[in-house]
Amino acid sequence: MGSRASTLLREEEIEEIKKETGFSHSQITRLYSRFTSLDKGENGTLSREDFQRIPELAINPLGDRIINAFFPEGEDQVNFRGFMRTLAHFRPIEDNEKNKDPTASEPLNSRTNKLLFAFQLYDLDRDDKISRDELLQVLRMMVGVNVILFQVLWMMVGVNVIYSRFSG
Ligand SMILES: [Ca+2]
Repeated sequence: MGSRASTLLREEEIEEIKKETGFSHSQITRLYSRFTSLDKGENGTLSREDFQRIPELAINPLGDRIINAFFPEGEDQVNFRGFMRTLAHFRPIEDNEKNKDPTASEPLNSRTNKLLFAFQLYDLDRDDKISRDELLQVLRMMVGVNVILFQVLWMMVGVNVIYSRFSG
């Protein structure tokens, strides 16, 4: 399957994806072989079911939301270009963001685009607003899993407050 992956992705496609997403050549070829190994239908696109086989997404309370973000509205397949565009939002922000070429288009991993991406995870009905219910839904999902973590953090905040009372 590895050789199939490298023969199907043309050099000029890699160059275009590199420009569009900021991923390096080796990251792109590696992600391409991951993409083809998830592509059970072997038709060059992934379905929601293909994504659900990724264990990290299967156990993530926001997994379905993240998977949805890969699919343009009304579509149930995503090709490699679209897959990479969505993944690019997860790349770390580059430190030289401020002295970049002002004529270049905003990179997918800019702060603004990351924020927009996160916003869309909450905005289920895609009306460009986060309703009270949409916010509550996400909070409930996250608190369900992280309730112990929240308690530990809360305790640490308390300890810090007490500590600064007595030491300051
Ligand atoms: Ca909404």
